[in-house]
Amino acid sequence: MCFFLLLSILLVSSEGSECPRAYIDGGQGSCYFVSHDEVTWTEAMISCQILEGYLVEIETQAEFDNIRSLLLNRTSQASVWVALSDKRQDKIWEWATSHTIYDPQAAEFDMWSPGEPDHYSKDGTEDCALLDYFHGDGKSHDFQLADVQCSREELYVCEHKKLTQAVVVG
Ligand SMILES: [Ca+2]
Ligand SMILES: [Ca+2]
Repeated sequence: MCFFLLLSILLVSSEGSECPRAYIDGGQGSCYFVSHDEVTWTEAMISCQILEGYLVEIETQAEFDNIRSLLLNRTSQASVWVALSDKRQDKIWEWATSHTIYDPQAAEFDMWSPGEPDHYSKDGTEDCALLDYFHGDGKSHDFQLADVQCSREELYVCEHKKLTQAVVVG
């Protein structure tokens, strides 16, 4: 009982909030945390677990739109890791925590930047995906998906389902 009381106090940022401390309300049942540190994809997975969430999984066009506008409204912008990877099976893109496959045709929404995923690399494959804030050569990705090498160090977004009122009451 004491443990659950303590957990409630740690998780709830203020009375009535449905998001844990450090997370912001993303609408539609989810809270998000955008990191300040740049880490590898695997380190991002671990960091989100430490924050009691998981590396963000984007399930719908609405969630994709929400996250993109959240990122575009930040004052400084850079690419962010999401939980999508084809490490387990080449060219089969899977959300790492739920193990759901992302296929743009089946999902009926396409998050990939034009030309991605291209698996481009001199010495290996690109097995991890990020929302790419690329502006160069007259091109802009504005937080559409690109596959890159998992060893790159980037910001990341954690997701946490909104807390229930029962937890808030504690
Ligand atoms: Ca999600
Ligand atoms: Ca790529």
